[in-house]
Amino acid sequence: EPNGSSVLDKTSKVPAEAHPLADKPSEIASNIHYHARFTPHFSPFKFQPEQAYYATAESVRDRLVQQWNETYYHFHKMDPKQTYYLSMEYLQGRALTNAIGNLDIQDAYADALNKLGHELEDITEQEKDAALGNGGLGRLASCFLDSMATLNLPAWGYGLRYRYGLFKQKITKEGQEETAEDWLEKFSPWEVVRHDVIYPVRFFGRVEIDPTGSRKWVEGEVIQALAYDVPIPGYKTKNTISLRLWEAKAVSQDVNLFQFNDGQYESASQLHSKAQQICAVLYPGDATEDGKLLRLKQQFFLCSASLQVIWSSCSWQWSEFPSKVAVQLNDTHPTLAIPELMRLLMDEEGLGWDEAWAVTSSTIAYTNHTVLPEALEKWSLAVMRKLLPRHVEIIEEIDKRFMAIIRSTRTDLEGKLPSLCIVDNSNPQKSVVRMANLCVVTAHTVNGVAQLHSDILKSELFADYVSIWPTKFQNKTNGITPRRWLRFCSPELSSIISKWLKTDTWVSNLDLLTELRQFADNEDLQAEWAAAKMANKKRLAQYILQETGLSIDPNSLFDIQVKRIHEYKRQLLNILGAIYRYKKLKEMSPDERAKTTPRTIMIGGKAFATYTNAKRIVKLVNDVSAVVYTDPEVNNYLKVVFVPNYNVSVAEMLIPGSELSQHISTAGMEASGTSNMKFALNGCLIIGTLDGANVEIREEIGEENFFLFGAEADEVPKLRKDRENGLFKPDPRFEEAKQFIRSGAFGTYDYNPLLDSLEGDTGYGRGDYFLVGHDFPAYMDAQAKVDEAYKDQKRWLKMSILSTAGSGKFSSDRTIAQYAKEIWNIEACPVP
Ligand code: B1H
Repeated sequence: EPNGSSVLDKTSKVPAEAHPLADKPSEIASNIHYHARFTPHFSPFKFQPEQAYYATAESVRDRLVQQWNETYYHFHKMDPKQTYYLSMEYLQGRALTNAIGNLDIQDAYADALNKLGHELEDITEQEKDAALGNGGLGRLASCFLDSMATLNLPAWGYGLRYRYGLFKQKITKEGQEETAEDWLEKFSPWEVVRHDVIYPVRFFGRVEIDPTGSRKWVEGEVIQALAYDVPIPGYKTKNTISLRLWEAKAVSQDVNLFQFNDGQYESASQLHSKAQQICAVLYPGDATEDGKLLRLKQQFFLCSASLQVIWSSCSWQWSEFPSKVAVQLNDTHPTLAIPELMRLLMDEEGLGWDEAWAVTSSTIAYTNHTVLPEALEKWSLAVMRKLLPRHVEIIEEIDKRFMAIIRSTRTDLEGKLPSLCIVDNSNPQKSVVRMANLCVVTAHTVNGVAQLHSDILKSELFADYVSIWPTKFQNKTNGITPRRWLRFCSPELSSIISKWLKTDTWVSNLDLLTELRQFADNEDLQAEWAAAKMANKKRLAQYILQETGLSIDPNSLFDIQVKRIHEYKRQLLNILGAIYRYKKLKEMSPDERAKTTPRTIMIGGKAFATYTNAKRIVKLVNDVSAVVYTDPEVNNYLKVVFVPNYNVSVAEMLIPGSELSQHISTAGMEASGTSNMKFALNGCLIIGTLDGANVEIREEIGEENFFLFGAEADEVPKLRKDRENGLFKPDPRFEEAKQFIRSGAFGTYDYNPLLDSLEGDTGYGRGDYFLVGHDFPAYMDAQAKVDEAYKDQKRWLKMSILSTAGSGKFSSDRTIAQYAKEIWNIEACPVP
């Protein structure tokens, strides 16, 4: 049965009966109360915020389940082509506010909770973030699900149910410390286990060839994949789709009772513990061979289970498959879907190579999210052969056939074969599979995530493939959901927008925001806008005080950079700028100081646990923060704050309260960025480089409303060469800032490795690879323009309004509509 869901039983002629749900606050209150009593998770008679949260979530879930069942039934009846979005990451954040908002029952639930003695806001705070991802790539997947549901598209998200998601970041004297974040510590009220949706996934084993020559993968170990579904409601629509997360499980016959009774507990439950490892953590460290193997297991687990669902739901001729199913690979992490689909079609279904290849390549599409060489996945052929012997045969055959075609049809590409091929044998002892190449060779469409990034893919990373398949490559500029990232996180600003546009339909038609442009100079709007911003800044200041003990002034300019800590994102440029500003403020007379624009610089983000230079940056920001904060001469004019444990919920607090945000990566290195879109949408001005989606944001909101600086992508290679050849002349301000750190102004921690990375020779032969030194003077000049602009509040507010007004393009509704039309070829299927 498609997707293993019982409401889809073909013998049942009518949909599951719709049950009337409470609408009045008093009925909702009694429903919440009912859940507290009869779906109990705690001792009776407790109804503190925590208990109230679970009961409220369950009450909301009833509504979601109702819509969900109707959606499944409708899709089943209409049998449209469906999209399966495969991603190793989803950064869902909290679900309660979003669900209540999308269902448009906010007021009724707030009233109901009041009747029970609670405030909705305190209740929603109880929820733990679901952080099954790292950063932008995972959050993008979650924004996409919201848009797929809102656009009534027949689409699904598939991922893994990690027990421990992204770590929790604590700041100690040593800097960042990672602790496990147990999002399932109690339980998640949003997931529904589907005991009937369970598939075997094999690892290791060998390939058996029968007398007819057909091949079969046998033996090895088999782990079960069990589905946990999370409902994804669309905004103001009945459609509710699924995020399906696979959990790894050993079945009971796998436990050797005999051994167990014999006291051999460990070997008796070996498979259990092997199963548990698979979904234990997001991105286990891959420094060791075992770590690498585990990551590969995770990737295959996702691909195999998801492909088996799709395969088992297929009730059509195989040739029709691509007109019924679209599979989108979110980066190369789910690439194994390619050989797994080939295997199912050939070894299980009996199709020939050509037929299977035609189906696979017209079903699968691939999104690239990075051009950083270290992030392009390469798997050891030997490791892969051990874990997935049949898949390696298939990959090698794909490669062989591709090479043969190119050799016979494209003699001009002879010299390019070593870079075009999938299996890199240049070091025969260490052959690797280049996953991006496998994706490009197979997929019918390959897309980048912002125009500049897509152009770079075509002109550099995949240039030789473009000459083979000129029409395969597309751009799909990323987007963000305007529900979570404006409507729900800033209700104050949202109601002002609705008032001036005389409609709230902008929430699902974000292009309407352009209508705000005509009011950008209007003093009444500006006053309302300023008041909403101030309310958000005060709320943020309160949060910072509570989390860090630091008191910040809501009248200062709130300047924020939040994202994963990475050298290419150049948090170091930001903090060096702050250090230089601090030094200048110290040198000023009190009168001079009083004329400056007071600033609060907030930096937040997590460093990968083994990325030492990123951790040093975290430490430096915290050290600078402490020194500046306790300097009575300066601390009325400058504060530096490290915001700990940056995650989706923290972003929902920070972004509405920001006035300036920094998107300052080395040009050509940030594929898109998506927080830049969130900040702009919230009326925050951007200081940034011409990188990723910044380029398009600046085009949309107007160059006069964007603080641009720095080298452009096409200049970067030459600047790096110049740097290596000793042709770089550092600006004295840059030298002064570094020298100030060296002088010990921020303590005795050894910052030399960090500072050395900005100098000529780091031992890697790539001194200041990220061009911090080159861009520093231009950055400081742009910051001076920011200070000037802020002094003229009328001008600033106008720029702020124009930022919001120009953000319509960056709705993920636009992005997903383009994927649906230009890649997936699927259409809306709204529940009537
Ligand atoms: C992005 C990643 C990524 N690109 C490897 N690539 C990972 C690569 O742990 N891993 O193995 C995890 C993540 N993430 C981001 O995708 C880009 O850097 C952003 O610029 C972009 O906005 C985002 C969404 O497209």
